Amino acid sequence: MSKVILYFRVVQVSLCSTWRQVRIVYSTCKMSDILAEAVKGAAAHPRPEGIQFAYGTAGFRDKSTILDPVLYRMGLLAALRSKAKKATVAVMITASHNPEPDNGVKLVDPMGEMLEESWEEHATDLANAKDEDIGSALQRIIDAVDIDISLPSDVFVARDTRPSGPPLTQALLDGLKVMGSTFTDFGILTTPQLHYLVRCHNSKGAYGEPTEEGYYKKLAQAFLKLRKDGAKKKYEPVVIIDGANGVGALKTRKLQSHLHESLRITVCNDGSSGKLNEKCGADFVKVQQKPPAGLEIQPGQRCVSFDGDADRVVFFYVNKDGVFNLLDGDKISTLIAGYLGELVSASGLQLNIGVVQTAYANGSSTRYLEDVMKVPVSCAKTGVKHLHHKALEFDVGVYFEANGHGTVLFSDQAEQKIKAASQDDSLESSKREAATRLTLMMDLINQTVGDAISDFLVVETILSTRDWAAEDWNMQYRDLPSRLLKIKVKDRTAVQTTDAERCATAPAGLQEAINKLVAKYQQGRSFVRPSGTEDVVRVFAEADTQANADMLAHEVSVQVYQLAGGVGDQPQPPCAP
Ligand code: 16G
Ligand code: MG
Repeated sequence: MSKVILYFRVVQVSLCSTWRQVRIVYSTCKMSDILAEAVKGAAAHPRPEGIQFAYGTAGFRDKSTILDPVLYRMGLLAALRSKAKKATVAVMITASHNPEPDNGVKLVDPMGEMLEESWEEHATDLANAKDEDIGSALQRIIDAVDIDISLPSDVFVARDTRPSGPPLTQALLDGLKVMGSTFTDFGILTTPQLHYLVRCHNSKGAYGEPTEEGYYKKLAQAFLKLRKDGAKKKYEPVVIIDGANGVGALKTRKLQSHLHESLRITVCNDGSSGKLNEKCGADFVKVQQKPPAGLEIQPGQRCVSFDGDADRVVFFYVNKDGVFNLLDGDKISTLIAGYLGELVSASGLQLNIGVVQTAYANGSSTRYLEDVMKVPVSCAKTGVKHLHHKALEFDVGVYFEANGHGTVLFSDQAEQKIKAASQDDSLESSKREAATRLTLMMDLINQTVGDAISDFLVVETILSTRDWAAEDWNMQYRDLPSRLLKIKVKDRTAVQTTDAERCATAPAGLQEAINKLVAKYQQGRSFVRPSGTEDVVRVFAEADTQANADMLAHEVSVQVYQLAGGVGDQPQPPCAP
């Protein structure tokens, strides 16, 4: 027996002065009508022939000129995701550290997590469905997940500063409107701000006030309370920020007024003249191992680089001999884990702290954490969702990729214990004080996802408390020299890995070849993995000297080229210095 179900459908959404005031006009319609409208709507967002899209580690990412149909379809999908989760979800339009002509889109789950992995396949299917097959592709998802399509849906939307953002947002909204979804378009935000907002909204304000202003207030209040007064000998509250000519620069300016005089920030690469991510930003600084263009730096001056959507941060300084020193995600996680560890033991609470890294983590950082700090370290596959997942295994899980993306997760139980201790009058005051600082650190940390602005404030807090200059922080351990290369091959999936990407299982013989090469070098280590965002295989190597790291990376590249179907010229050995 066939059923005809009537669904509520939003036919008009008008945004008033604040996003809270959304006027919604409902009408009723049938499921088959919605699917038919989704197909009809695709006429304005036709899918080009011959392109395969894939929802990768960070969503879809490509030349912005071909993404319009993907955005339309992600509007459709986000509405379904919202119905499936019975909550508001979010969609971020960004290509992070990629060049300005690129763009991308990713879905964010209700508590600010990355889209559940099982839905990545649905996203890929829908993005690749022919225009006329969109209805059946949607129906497949509805059936597979068993979605009650009569439920309402609601989606938060934001974008970075790319010029392609507004038209792509329009395509996304077209998809949402066809599905009868309500939405809020926040305009330009950092990726972590959107993650924060959707979590605040779905937790009914328990995580914070669900507005951009609320984000600044929450961070600034915690930061100001954590800042210890008193003269500092080494720590100077002066910092230069490289905003990658992107959204991070704009939002740091907004934050500044909330910080009063506690920190003097100069924002460079603020987008007023330079291009997004061009010769600047966290990725440039990390990969090139040099300062970005557009900064005038005095010796020892603490500098910070954000990436294009401000979810990554690295610090750096140039010493008095003109030598560039990078303080990357590994140094940040070591600093944070060390400080939180001290607070936990000072509070007397029984909480286990762990650090999650990827295979890219500098070997010195792993040894320092395990041997000196006695902190357990887990290794996860590249990609934030993998690290995030592993970090949930600890009461306090600190996770960072070497590239500067990371945060700290406090389990619900840890959060409760910490809050209770901070209010427990029967505790010694030193214990209560440590617990209070931990509660403030929890407020300062954006637990939803790595957040350049929040992480930057966390680092400043710890450096100030310890009265450390950047050089003191850097001295915790010495990085081993490393080299990252990329090799073009016919099909990058020919390279397969296991053990959190540390061991290649295909093509046959590759891992054995790597093992032999690594054995030739003091403190040698190397691994290969197919990139999730580019059509290349990445090769990482580290060794006792830069020349050795370079040579090991080269020799492994040659093996990848020969065994995994390299294209173009065979990799050439590094030039002698
Ligand atoms: C994406 C990931 C980042 C990872 C990078 C690796 C997210 C939000 N971002 O940018 O974490 O380090 O991909 O790129 O997960 P690759 O696979 O090309 O090396
Ligand atoms: Mg980013």
